[in-house]
Amino acid sequence: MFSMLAAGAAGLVAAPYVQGGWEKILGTVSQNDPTGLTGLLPNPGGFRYFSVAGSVPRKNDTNYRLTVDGLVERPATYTLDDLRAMPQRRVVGDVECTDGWRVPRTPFDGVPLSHLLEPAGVRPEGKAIRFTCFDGVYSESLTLAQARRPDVLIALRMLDEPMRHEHGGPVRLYVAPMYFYKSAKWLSGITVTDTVVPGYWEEYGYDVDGWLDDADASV
Ligand SMILES: Nc1nc2c(c(=O)[nH]1)N[C@H]1C(S)=C(S)[C@@H](COP(=O)(O)O)O[C@H]1N2
Ligand SMILES: [Mo]
Repeated sequence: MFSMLAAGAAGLVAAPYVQGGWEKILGTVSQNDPTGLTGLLPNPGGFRYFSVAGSVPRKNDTNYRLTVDGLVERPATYTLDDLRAMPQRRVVGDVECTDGWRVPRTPFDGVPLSHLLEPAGVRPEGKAIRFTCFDGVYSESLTLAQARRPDVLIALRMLDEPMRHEHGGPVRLYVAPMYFYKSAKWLSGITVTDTVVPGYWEEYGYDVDGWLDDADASV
């Protein structure tokens, strides 16, 4: 069943390995968002949990690292404590992905991405950001101008609790004004590039500029 879902969802990937816990639950339910291979987990908040990887390692205070590199003067590596020690911002937005599922007014807290780009010193030829993930599969992109928006967060908290593994914890991207596929989970790399490198789903036709029609996030 799971392989059929995967093929139906995207027509391009082999059946992911399904392991225990929530991933096993997800393997038993249907889904219809073409940007996710895993589907609807019945839960009161209305959230769905997506991963294009069959299993994702867990990262914690000791082994989580976020690197900033590429076309910067000062590449850097951040631990969770480093990120927690930086000024935090709260962004509340409507979470929405491409099949219309939507969770309104969802709070995220974290470090504005711009606050990591500033100290790194983006070189003049740096025009875009490529985001990579410790699931080893997913990627995303933003232009430098988009990345510097105040409503783009390196999010450490969601729904007023530490970012859960299922939601991409300990650290995910949150791009409030765009469809949720732009918000890369399990974030591990921020690389400044000279051109936009289309992300995982964008290789299969999703808009690189995934603006929500009704973006109304408040910072
Ligand atoms: N690493 C990673 N990030 C990802 C995805 C993914 O499969 N892997 N799916 C994207 C899509 S299509 C959506 S809708 C959201 C889902 O986030 P959630 O699982 O917290 O609801 O994560 C986005 N970020
Ligand atoms: Mo999605």
